[in-house]
Order: sequence, then C-alpha cells, then structure tokens
Amino acid sequence: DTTAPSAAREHTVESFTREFLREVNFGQGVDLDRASTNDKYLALARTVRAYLTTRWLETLRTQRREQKKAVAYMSAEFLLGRQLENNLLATDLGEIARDSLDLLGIDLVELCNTEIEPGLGNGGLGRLAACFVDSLATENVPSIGYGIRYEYGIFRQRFEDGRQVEEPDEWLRLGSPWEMPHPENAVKVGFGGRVEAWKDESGRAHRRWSPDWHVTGVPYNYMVPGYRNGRVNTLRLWSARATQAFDLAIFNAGDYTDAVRAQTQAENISKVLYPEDSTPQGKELRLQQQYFFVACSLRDFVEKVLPEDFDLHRLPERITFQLNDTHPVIAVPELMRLLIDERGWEWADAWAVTQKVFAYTCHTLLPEALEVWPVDLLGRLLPRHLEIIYRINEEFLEQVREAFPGDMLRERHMSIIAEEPVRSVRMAYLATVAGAKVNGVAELHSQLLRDKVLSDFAEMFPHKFTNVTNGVTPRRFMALSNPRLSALITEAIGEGWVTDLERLRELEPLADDAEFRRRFREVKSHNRARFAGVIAERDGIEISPDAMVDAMVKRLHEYKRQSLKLLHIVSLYERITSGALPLADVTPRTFVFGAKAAPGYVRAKETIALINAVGRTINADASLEGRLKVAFPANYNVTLAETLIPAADLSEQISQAGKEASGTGNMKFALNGALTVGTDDGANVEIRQLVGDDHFFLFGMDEPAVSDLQASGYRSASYYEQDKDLRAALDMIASGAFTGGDRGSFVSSITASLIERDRFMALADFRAYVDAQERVEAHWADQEAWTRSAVLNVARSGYFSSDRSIRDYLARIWNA
Ligand code: 26Q
Repeated sequence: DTTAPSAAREHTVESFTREFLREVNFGQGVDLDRASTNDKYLALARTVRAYLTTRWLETLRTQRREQKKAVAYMSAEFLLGRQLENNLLATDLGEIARDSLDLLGIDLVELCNTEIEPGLGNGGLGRLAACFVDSLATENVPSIGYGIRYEYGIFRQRFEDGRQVEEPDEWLRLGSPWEMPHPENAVKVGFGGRVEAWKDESGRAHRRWSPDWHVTGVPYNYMVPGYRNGRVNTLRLWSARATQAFDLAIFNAGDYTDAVRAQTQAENISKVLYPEDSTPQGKELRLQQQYFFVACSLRDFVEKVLPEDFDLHRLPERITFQLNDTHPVIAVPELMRLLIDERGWEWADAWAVTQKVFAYTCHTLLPEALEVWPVDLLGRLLPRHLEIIYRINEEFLEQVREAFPGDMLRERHMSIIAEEPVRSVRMAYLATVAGAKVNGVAELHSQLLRDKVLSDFAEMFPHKFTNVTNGVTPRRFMALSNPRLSALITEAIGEGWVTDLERLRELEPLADDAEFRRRFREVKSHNRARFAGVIAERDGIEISPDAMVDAMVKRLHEYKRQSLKLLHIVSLYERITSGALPLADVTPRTFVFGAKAAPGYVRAKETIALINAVGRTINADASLEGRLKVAFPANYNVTLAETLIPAADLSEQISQAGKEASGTGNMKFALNGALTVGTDDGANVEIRQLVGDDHFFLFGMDEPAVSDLQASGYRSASYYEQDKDLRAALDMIASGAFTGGDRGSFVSSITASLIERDRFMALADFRAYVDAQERVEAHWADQEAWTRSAVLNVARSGYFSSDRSIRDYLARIWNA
C-alpha cells in the first residue's frame, strides 16, 4: 500500500528492530541467540501490540470526549482466528516487520505460524461476530464487543480410525500476547438465593434479590484495529474468578478443601465453550455463562464506559446492545433489575428504556435450535429475573388480548412461557418482545422469520422486523489469505477495494480479457499448490495440485447434507467401478471436507466416520489413477480456512432449502473465485442473483417445494426404489464396500436412516444434484469459460463485505 499514510515514516525498520529486541530482552527475558520461536513470536506480537496501543488509547480519549452513540455487540462467541497477521495487515506493518526480521535472520512466516488461534466459537455465528468487530472498527463506528474468555475454545479434532476424537483446545498454553487483563475493573455477579419484598420510608414496595453465591468477572481487553484508519476498538472478554469475600469466609471457617472447591465452581463458568451449535441442551452451566458475561457487560458499560453520574433515562441516545442470537437475552431482565431494584425506577420507565436499547439478531430456523430455559432451572439460578420475565409476559399478553380479542390460541402460541413439554422461557420470544428490532441474516431467512417462525409477532409488530444480510471481512478473507489474488486485483483496479468492496465490479470487463484470465488461473493454481503443501505437512494428505478443488467445509449437520455430497462421490465411484462410467470421462477432482461434529451428535459422528471410510477406499484404489481423491483434514478451523478457501474451485452449499439461515462460507468462496453448486437457501439466493444464473449451479427443491413435499408426506424409500444410481450408491455403502466388508454399526444405521426417514430430503434432491455436478464438469471442461465465471463471481460479490452489513445495521437498526 503506497498511498495510505505509510507507517514507514514513523516506524522505520530500525526502530521496529529496536523495539522488537527490547521485547525479546525485557519482555521475554532472553538473549536473542537463546530465544525460542515462541519467544520471538511473543516479542513480535508485543511490538505490534505496543503500536496498536497508542491508537487504542487515542480512540478511547476521543470517545470519552465526543460521547457518540455506540454499539455493544454482545455475543457468547467470537471466533477470531490468528491475530498477528491480521494486526500486521491492519497497521500496515507487514513489510517493516518482515524486513526487520530478515536482517535478524528470523522468518516472519514461521513466527506467524506459531500462533494458536483463539477458537472461541463454534462456527458461523462466532465467526460473524469476529467479522463484525473488524468491520465496525474499519467503518469507524464507536463500538465494543462483549463476550466470554473461554479457557478452552472449540475442541481440537483428531481422527482415530476415521472417527472423530475431541481434545481440549489449550489455546492459552504458550501465553496470549494480545489480551490485557484488568483485575482492578472486576465485576461481581450473583447467582441463586431468594427475592425479598421490602418497603421504603414512603411505603413504596420494592423487591430485593439476595443471591447466595457470587462470581467475579475479570475483563480481558483485546484491541480491534480498523483497517489502516487509526481507530482501535475494544473487544472485552470476561473471565470468571472466585470472589475474594467468598473464599475468605470459607477459609476462615477452616474448610480449606471447600474453599478450593468453591473457587473451582466459580472458575468453571468461563472454562469451556459448549461445542453444540444446535439442539442445545438446557445445561445449567451454559445459563451461568450467559448470565455471567451479560451481567458483567451491562455493569461495565453503565458504570465504567459511560461517564459517572450519567442519567440512564438517556441510555438509548448512547447505546444499542445488539444481541447475537438469544445467548445474551438474559440481559433484558438484568437491565430491568438494575434499573428497578438497584436504581429505584418505576417499571414503566425501565421498560421504556429497555425496549429502546436492545436489538435481536436471529440465526436459525430450526425449531429445535431455539433456546428455551426450564423455569425451574432459571428460577433457581436467577429468581428475580424469572419474576421480571413473568411480569414482561403478563403485560405483553395483555397487549395481545387487546390486539386480538378472544383469540385464546394466539395468546398461548405467543406466550414467552411455554407450558409443554416443561414450563420454559422461550428466549427468542423474549428477545422479540423486548427488542426494538429483530433481524434475520439473509433475505430468505428474514422472510421465513416473518412468515413462519415469528409470524404472530411480525403481525403484531411489523415495524420491528428487518433483514441484514450477513457479510465477511475482506481483510482476513481476501487481503490476508489470498495475497496473490489481491495483488492481481489491485494491479487491475487500483487500491482501495479492500474497504470499498463494491469496487470489485470494475473487474467485470476483465472477465473477457484472456490475459487476465490466464493470470487469474495462475493465482488459483498457486493457491491450490499452497493448500496441497499445507495439508501434506499438516495431515499427510497427498493431492494433485491440478485437480479441481471441490470444497464442503462447515459444521457437520444433517440439514447441511454432507451425506448428499457423499452420495454423489459414492455414485461416481460405483459407476466407475461397475463400468458404467469410463475413467476418461471423469473430471479429476479433490473432494475436500472440513467439519466438526458436536461430541454428542451421534449421527454427525457416524457421517464423519463414513466420509473417512469412503475416502480411504477411494484414495487407495489405484484403478482410479488418482482422478478422484477425498481429503478430509482434521480440525478445520479459521487458520485452515485461510489456505483452503483461496484454493477452491467449487463451493458446496447444499443445505435443504429453508434450513440454512444464511451461510457465510458461501460468501468467502465466491469472493475468492470459486463457483457455487447450491440450493436456493440462505444467502445462496442473493449470491446467485448477483453473480447470475450462468455462473452458479443451482439445483434442488426450493423452500416452498420442501414445505409442500413435507405436507403431502415425504417417502424417501420411493427415491431409493426408483433411482437406480441412488440405489446402487446406497447399496454399495450398505454392502460394507468401504468398511472392509463390515455392514454393521454406522454403515447400516446411516443407510437405513436415509432410506427410511431422510429428515432433510437428501434422496429427493439426489438426481438434481448429480445433474448439477454434470453441468459443473461440462463447464470446467472449458477452462476459459470457467475462469470467466470465476472472475465474475469475484467481481459481483462485493455486496458480501461485512462492511456493507455494518452499514445496513447502522441504517436499519442502530440509528433507527
Ligand atoms: C445455544 C445454547 C446452548 C448451547 C449452544 C447454543 C448454540 C451455540 C451456537 C446455538 C447455536 C450456535 C450457533 C449457531 C450458528 O452458527 N448459526 C449460523 O449463524 C451464521 C451466521 O449468521 C449463519 O450464516 C448460519 O446459517 C447459521 O447456521
């Protein structure tokens, strides 16, 4: 970047080297010639951190002076990925650091690769939060992210005999140079206990919560730099500690072991990220986590971020709390409690403010993924909050009765409290009632929220409902991860596109430029080779760098239909081995999978085992002459995504229509020049509309077709009976062809469940999918046509920058 105010002027290689060496000596306490790679990594990280800190402090001073309205993004997950490279990119210190280290004989890339990524999220929702804080900073929005500093992030995945094994993610093992703990700003949070009534001198009735145990939240600050704009925002993650008072009381009582046990109980709260991302179990510790970080964050904002003696009646002028799904929704009764019990406000005043400061983003459509908390559990842990929720519900149902007199059924449907199967709080309903706005994450998803999941609420509060289509940060997912493509783009259209992604449109004419296409292919080819190198080293997987890279990477879920992809692979293999398909007609392809299964999700784990079994067989079959390969590197994470996505030619987005709220991997692939084979689901719909039907392989039932088929009675067995290729593929799996003749265990349970039930209609979409794959192959056979499509995918996907998402949030929600 030569036009941006270059860091070089204030930060020469020389001074960088001096600061780096200082960090080696005085930060790590070692001589350079005795320093380990980790010492050098930490020293480099701290050098960059110091540079950021100057700007961070300046950002904080400005905000204290100007007191602009801010956004607090509350999320139980922030799937950040590695920090060093990103921060070098944002500060434009990359070249200086490289030159400086070169002179010292140190390899920058090796240091970057030392970093263990903070995997503080499960998948899409957590990564979205990370993209959003990046874009908030880049779009110059005063904002703060609030979340949990899990000691263990998403588990590390290994395969043992093809089966998933989970290991703890010890991401803090080698030290964490990016965080700044602030124990002096710790916050105390209560749990359990009782609620008492009391009267003040004037005789006014009040309620008071006396918790019976407490936990201390220690804030850890992370700096979130905007892209070369001088702003550095804060991400504040909370870590749980035992409260000192609690410790002392028990120690003084002489019970040392009890005291230690109490400490452990407290610290358990931020110990580990729950690895389920759907069908959440109502686990008490999970609710403790949610209340813990939300209570800390509200108190922090009200008491530390806002000026002292700020009049909270004006809170809506200063903040929106954006709730990332329902995980932080307990913030609603917590703010009510704070205003009413702790500040003596009247209910109506507190409710008026509360309804203005919260907004809710929904990320799902699956009914089983909607969070509910049994009232007995919630009432035991947070008795005052349950009372408040009941009162919110009473007043809300009163409103429902007024709006729809005599409609008892509606009242029951809309109640925040579900009666069946156990009395529970429906968190999405609470969020919808309390929030000023409710948004879905793609056009189709928002429409389905209005029409189906929350239709009664949309009827009652039409003004609340809106859409903000997700986006991804082009900093990490283009500039950082795909430097070759980025350089080619910059050469073609100049600087500036990284923060103004619609400018990629200027590439459109180049799709017709043969020389540009050649260079584009060269970039892809380089990226494939780079990816091949990484998985060879990391996983011992050998692939040809010339074969088409066909990638399906996302959490393992039945609705995402990895099994449909697998049926396609098995069908190809079956047709080849049975002689129906001449090898010469088979497009050389590497089928790449990346997927973690929730540890308790048996069917998902069986699917992983089956993919690995099929892969082992196909990869070892010499008769294929290496034309087909299955590559399933373990432990797919942000870091691996950064080398895989730029290498991909084909992006698999094949969820059952109406099930994937948005998807964000789909956007990353399109922006890196992969073509999509996909259903009419989530943001695929918008991707296809933008890139055009000729450059997107659409297949399968759309959402209305799925609903109709469901209503008329779906019988998967009929597809098995009537499609001989499908039958042959399923039979081949069931015969034990991939499991050394073993027809038992997961083989029979997976095939039987597909043939007999097939919850997400993979069989119904099989034929359309195979046809789409044949269109893929025909298009690929014409490399010029394919490259043209790939370039147009890049050129027309600028809309999917998370910068645009943030601007949409500003216009539709935060300034509204
Ligand atoms: C809730 C309660 C208890 C335990 C776990 C959970 C939990 C945790 C994570 C529930 C859901 C999640 C994650 C959901 C998620 O990642 N959803 C995805 O969000 C993306 C960003 O909007 C969308 O693109 C995806 O379509 C959606 O599946």
